Amino acid sequence: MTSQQQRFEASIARECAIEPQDWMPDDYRKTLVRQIGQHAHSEVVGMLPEGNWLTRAPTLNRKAILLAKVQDEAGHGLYLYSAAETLGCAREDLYQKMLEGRMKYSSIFNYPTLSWADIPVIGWLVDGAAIVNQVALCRTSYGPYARAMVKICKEESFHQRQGYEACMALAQGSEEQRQMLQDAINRFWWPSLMMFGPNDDNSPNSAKSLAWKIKRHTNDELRQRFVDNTIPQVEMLGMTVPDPALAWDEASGHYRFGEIDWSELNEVIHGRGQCNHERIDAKQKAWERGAWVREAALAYAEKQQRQREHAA
Ligand code: FAQ
Repeated sequence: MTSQQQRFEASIARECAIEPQDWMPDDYRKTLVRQIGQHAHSEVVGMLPEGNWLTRAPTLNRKAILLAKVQDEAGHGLYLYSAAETLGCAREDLYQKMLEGRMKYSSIFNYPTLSWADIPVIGWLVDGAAIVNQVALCRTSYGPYARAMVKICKEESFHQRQGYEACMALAQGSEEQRQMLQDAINRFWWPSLMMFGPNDDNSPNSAKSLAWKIKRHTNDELRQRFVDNTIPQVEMLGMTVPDPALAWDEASGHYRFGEIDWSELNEVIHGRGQCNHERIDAKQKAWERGAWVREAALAYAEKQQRQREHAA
């Protein structure tokens, strides 16, 4: 082992954050670019399913909250692309890879939002699952990623609470509203569990990521934590989850739950989910239609630079 490698391993062992100027193994850098990049893409693609209901929110108040939430997700994408840039990759390159299907984003955003109840349920379950994963990432070993996560978690926590509050309003509403809520839970329950990734036995990246403290817990540990947190909330709403195998296990102090349909996750991850084409198409169009904004911003920056040079 070289002295650089020794210093890197010692920093990881002592829980000292790795910073952009520090030496790091190529694989550590690659793993971070992959994970942070996918995470950033998830935030910006994740704006689409909720954006679908912006013009149809049931009240002005719900619309204002949803608008703020969707804008927050764009901000999270920007923090994460910035964190990825500290590793030496341009955000344009990462973004193009996503548009070309060469980089992934979270499977959850390839499901359609069919009724208003999907919006509260996304806030509650999807942001709820995201927080469980992201709270752990506040202690990830790469400094810029960990710091971005602290701010993101605060906002996601608000998202989760507003989602649950809106679910509660539906749960206390008419029979039709209660049915709409139950239907949304039925459709989003399993995809939310899939957000945590494959089972530990089938997670090729976990061993290295855990050793380098990029990940602090395994996919199954975090999934279990999410189920344990969420089932009492489901009961409080007077709703159910679509899992006949769900049961409280007194001995372990955890809920047991049924087997996830891994073939579905695999299909969605590999571009064959219900909305994969629609999502990429929307992002491609937005990229093309936004060209004039990027050109104008660059022209303005160049003009300012010339003025500064002239003044000097
Ligand atoms: N979807 O070996 P592992 C949000 C891929 S943020 C798609 O276990 P790893 C906020 C995985 O990339 C949601 N792909 O991988 C919001 C790998 O492929 P690769 C996003 C998945 O990295 C709310 C392969 O499978 N959060 O929702 C998925 O160790 C509302 C093998 O898997 C993050 O990205 C999946 N579900 O663990 C926004 C958190 N699962 O790259 C808007 C950060 C696995 O080798 C609205 N990421 N894959 O080709 C992570 O914690 C990890 O990357 C995992 C996967 C846990 C997702």
